[in-house]
Amino acid sequence: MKKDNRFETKVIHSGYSSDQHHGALAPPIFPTSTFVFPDAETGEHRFAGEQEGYIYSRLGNPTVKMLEERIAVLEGGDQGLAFASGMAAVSAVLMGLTKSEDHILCSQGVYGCTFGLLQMLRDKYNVEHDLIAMSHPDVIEAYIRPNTKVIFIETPINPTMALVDLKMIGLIAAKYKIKVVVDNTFCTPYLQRPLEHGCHLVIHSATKYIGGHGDVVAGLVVGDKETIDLLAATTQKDIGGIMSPFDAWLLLRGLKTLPVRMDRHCDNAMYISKKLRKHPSVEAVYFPGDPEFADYTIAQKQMARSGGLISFKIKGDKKDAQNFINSMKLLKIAVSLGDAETLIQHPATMTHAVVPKEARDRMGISDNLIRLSVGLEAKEDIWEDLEQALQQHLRKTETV
Ligand code: LCS
Repeated sequence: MKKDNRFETKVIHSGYSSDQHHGALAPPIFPTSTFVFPDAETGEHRFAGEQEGYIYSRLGNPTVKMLEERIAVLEGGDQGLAFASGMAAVSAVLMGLTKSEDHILCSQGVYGCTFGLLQMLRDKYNVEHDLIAMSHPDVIEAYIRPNTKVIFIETPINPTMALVDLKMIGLIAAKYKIKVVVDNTFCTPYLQRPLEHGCHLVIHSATKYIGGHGDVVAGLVVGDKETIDLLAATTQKDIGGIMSPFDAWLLLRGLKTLPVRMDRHCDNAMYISKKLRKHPSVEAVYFPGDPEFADYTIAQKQMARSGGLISFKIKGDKKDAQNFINSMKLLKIAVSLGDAETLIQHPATMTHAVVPKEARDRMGISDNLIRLSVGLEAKEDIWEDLEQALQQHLRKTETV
């Protein structure tokens, strides 16, 4: 494959060559736990890192390696690393880059389990953190300490859709020599490539758009060779949250259609966001493609398109939000995102239930906030389902 091939070509061809595999068009799955050495010396040399070659599948597997190479090409990094889940990736990175008495600066708002991990790192391992709104360089710099080792951000932030300016963070991090880790789950490299903006590591919950079909839980990390080698030799190898070759195969397959699927997700979400904004039962819509969205200018700078997720507030309280969700007929009430099916969930009681109420309030996760992962169905069918539920909500509130 030529190096300057376009993204849509790279998702299909990078990381795999049928020449080395009997001409098989689809990559083979290597379901083996271990690899046979021709002799004892080869085993010694491989363990010593003096000779290339597989040893044991927790340390590397050919199918997983194909995926790691493909995602590295797509994100524009040196190397990729695959994990059993997005959280295995997040924890391997944060634990790999910090030690006791270090400090992590984190965006005000992250996925609930990442929030939980930060609490655990603080309470059990004495790794401090601050969660701050990353909108102004002055504010961010005021929070940087001599022991700040990592700036961790999501953009868009789950589930408020707030954005962080990647270039601004990259410049601050360069000034203070801090590593910037970006959770790029909501965008995928098709829409946003943080390494191009001076950030150092990219994380994915590959469970989402990269897999794309709701049938795998997985995580990926991409970065420079030195950092990826460090993670591979420490928190990946010794904690051991590795990806199975079967899951890697599903993700190699999913990636082939990523641009096609993402375009459809983006088209559908744009259509739905406009409809939602006009409905009298909707209090607010949070969508990066909306010109009235607070972070619209950041979206224009760093995202190729505005993505497939929309959050919105329905007029009323928690019960109104739950009643609204309960009246869906086509849309599925489920967490996760990036699947073919449109998924609707209530962050305050589901994905972010582990975040205490006062922290949720600071993050903007109110009880009437609803998150929609707009799927690949006909956009009119998605809207018709939302509309009938919104009309029910409207009738109820009018009769009160
Ligand atoms: N990062 C982000 C931004 C996420 O949204 C998630 C999961 C993770 C990391 C963790 O990935 P996992 O271990 O689940 O592969 N987000 C979920 C969500 O919003 N609904 O269900 C899971």
